[in-house]
Amino acid sequence: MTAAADPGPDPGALARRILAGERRALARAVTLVESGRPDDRATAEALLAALPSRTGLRIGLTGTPGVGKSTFIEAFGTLLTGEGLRVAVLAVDPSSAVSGGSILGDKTRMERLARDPLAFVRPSPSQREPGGVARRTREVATLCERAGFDVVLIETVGVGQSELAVAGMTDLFVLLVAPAGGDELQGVKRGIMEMADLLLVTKADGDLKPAAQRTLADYSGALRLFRPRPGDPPGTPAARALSSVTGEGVAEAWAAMRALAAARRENGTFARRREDQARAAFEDEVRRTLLARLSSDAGFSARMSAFSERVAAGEIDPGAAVDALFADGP
Ligand SMILES: Nc1nc2c(ncn2[C@@H]2O[C@H](COP(=O)(O)OP(=O)(O)OP(=O)(O)O)[C@@H](O)[C@H]2O)c(=O)[nH]1
Ligand SMILES: [Mg+2]
Repeated sequence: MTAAADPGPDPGALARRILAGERRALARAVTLVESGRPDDRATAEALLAALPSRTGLRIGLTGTPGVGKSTFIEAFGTLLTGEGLRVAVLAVDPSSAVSGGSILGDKTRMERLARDPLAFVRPSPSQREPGGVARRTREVATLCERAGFDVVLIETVGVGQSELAVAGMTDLFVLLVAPAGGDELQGVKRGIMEMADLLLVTKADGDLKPAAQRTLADYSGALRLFRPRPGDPPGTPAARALSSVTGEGVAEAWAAMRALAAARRENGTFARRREDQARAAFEDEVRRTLLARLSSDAGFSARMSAFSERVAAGEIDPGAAVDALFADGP
């Protein structure tokens, strides 16, 4: 099993094993897709092309640490597999570079789901570069869809960049918030609320239930000030309360997600969002590749550093420096 001795899998054979439902084959494929090695990239691309094109429903989930994301995914995912749906759980987790993949420890909170034959729970990728993680997660989501998963849940901890990335690769974006003591909106950024298709107040059980109901009322009020996205039914984005412990409200949350996805499929915005996302992903990759190619050119790198110093010293304006840098072509 040493990397050097491994000739690499045959993409066609791996695709057949994945379609036969072999989990180990899927796990291996995810590792390939997440790999940055050029030979792995080539195999991963051939593998994705060897699988039949197929889309599922991608749901992004975000919320601050401790809000109840993992517990919700356990309850929600189990509900879905109970309906016979195949569910994949992925994570874009910028903290994983430090912690080594928090969703791993999380598997304890998703014990049932992790053992469910209809589910596939994948720990966070351990890449350092946030943009790179997002790009790989997008491909892993595609892989899971083509492998036959009906729903792909992509979890992220609420810390800015990663939320944007997850919203940009999912069909529905769900924001989880915890019951608050006061009537303040817990510092959830307006920009994140604007990205949400559904807001879920967690932990609406026991002693926390009254606080959850108040929080629900506060957010419902705040969301009424947002205009629905073009084509979305009135009242979108909606807010609901639920408990992942008692299960109350979980089925209703799923019904709300399904209804919104169905409405968007009906009016064409579902497909259009996917098209826009594919285009944006492609253009993002082009920019990334161009920058990587330019930086690998020693001459260009040296000239860029020299201009960078001159810009810093105030000898030349940034715009003029860029024009001079590219004066002889890219
Ligand atoms: N009472 C109650 N507690 C809950 C509920 N959901 C989660 N919790 C508790 O809240 C704490 C955090 O839950 P997690 O599911 O780990 O939260 P998380 O958002 O995944 O947290 P991070 O992975 O650290 O970002 C745990 O102690 C859970 O038991 C719920 O519906 N009701
Ligand atoms: Mg968690």
